[in-house]
Amino acid sequence: MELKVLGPAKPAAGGCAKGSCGSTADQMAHLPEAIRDRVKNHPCYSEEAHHHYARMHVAVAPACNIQCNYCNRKYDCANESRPGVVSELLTPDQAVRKTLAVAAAIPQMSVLGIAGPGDPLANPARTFETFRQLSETAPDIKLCVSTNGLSVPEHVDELVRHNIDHVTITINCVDPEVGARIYPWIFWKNRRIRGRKAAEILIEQQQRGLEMLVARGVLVKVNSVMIPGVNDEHLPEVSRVVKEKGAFLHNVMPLIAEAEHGTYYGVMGQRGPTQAELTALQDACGDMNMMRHCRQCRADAVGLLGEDRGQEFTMARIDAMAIDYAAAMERRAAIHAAIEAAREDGRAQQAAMTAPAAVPAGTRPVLIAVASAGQGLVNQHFGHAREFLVYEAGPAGVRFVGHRKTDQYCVGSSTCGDAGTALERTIRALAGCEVVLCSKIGIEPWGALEAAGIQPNGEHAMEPVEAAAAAVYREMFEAGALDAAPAAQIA
Ligand code: CLF
Ligand code: SF4
Repeated sequence: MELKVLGPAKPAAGGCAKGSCGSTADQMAHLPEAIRDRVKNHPCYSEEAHHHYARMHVAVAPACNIQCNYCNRKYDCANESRPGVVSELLTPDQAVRKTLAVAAAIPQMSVLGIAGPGDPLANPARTFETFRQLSETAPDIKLCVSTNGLSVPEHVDELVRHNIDHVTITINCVDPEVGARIYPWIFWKNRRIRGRKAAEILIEQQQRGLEMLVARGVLVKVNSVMIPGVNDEHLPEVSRVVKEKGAFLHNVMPLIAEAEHGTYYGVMGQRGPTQAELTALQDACGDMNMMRHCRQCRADAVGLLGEDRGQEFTMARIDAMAIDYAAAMERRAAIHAAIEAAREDGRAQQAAMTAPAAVPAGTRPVLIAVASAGQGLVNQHFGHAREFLVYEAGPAGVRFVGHRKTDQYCVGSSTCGDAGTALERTIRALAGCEVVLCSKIGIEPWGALEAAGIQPNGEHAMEPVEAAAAAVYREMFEAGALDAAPAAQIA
């Protein structure tokens, strides 16, 4: 059996069905070329693109028209942001200036999103003024918005007029009984409406908005916050309904609820899901395109997903910058062309590296963690990784299943000094993984990983991640390592 690198792998047991592993290049192969073109450099809509392209958010939208039980209004909109993080509010003019500055300094930045700190469509004047200016001055940047959906129907025309090609609606339920446990109230037609009625109106508006956007050719992603015991069993039904109505992608995100965030759920002790529960739910969402690489960004995030370069772009610094955007646009076009050429090379390299191997169906899959600084390569020192990409390698191929955040424990550039408890936390974050691929690793963490049943591997430095994971899986099979249960489970 040929061991392939692919998106929609069918795992040996349970797991992901066709089309449910994020939108990698292979997964997009069935889409019309025009759609592939619209998502190929969007880091959220294309799993492959997130290795290469960056996004940025501008926090121009302070107000909100609903209340979610996982949100404290002191902080950013938790529909697309990590709770407990506050963004600096910008005027539309400041937001435009910041966008041009970032686009000039980080040419791989391809998308500008508005995702808070409140709801962008509850602040239409500020949101659309930002989009209006940007669509004129920076037509090479994709525009994206994330909303709770209450006001979508009344803004569809304006979204289309400003060329907003990608819209995210957070839909946590299609049943008002479930909704009443998530939303205590909405503000609708100058009145505060509570309970089941509020959820009913919100759901109706979300569904109508979704249909209207799809009818106008806008790509719609649906976000859902997984709240164990509240909507977890209901979300496969949400996935089915939104797919039927034409949503392009479903992003099921874990609830983050801590008492110190002061949210209703946090204070009431509502727990978030475990990684295993989240993966199982994503897999249970049938054949919907599933996003698994979301990093729950902040409303002023800048950089590759998982990276936060916001501090480099404070307004004080931006005001001191001279920006020649026409020149920047030329440079951006050249760099995007180079990225696309490198992606093509990477695909060819992957195909060449995944030579046929006899891994019989039914052989157990393996979770492989990868330290990558971007470009889809194994190119990061173990001690410098703040997060690891996790792939499941099995007889049918390799699929991306998520990421694990960890504390960076190595502060030096050439040594992996004192491992301390930070290394222990890293090892805990990698629980369940049997291999970690990185460009380099020190002797001390090497030993600690081995002792924990995780095999460090620096042999595949600078190789494409999926191809490296496939090669390691094949090596494990050939060495007989897949005949036994994982070492970590034995220990
Ligand atoms: Fe931003 Fe959202 Fe647009 Fe992406 S984020 S508005 S679709 S450009 Fe992306 Fe961040 Fe997840 Fe959002 S990783 S939180 S899904
Ligand atoms: Fe908070 Fe966003 Fe919900 Fe509004 S939509 S209450 S800002 S999480």
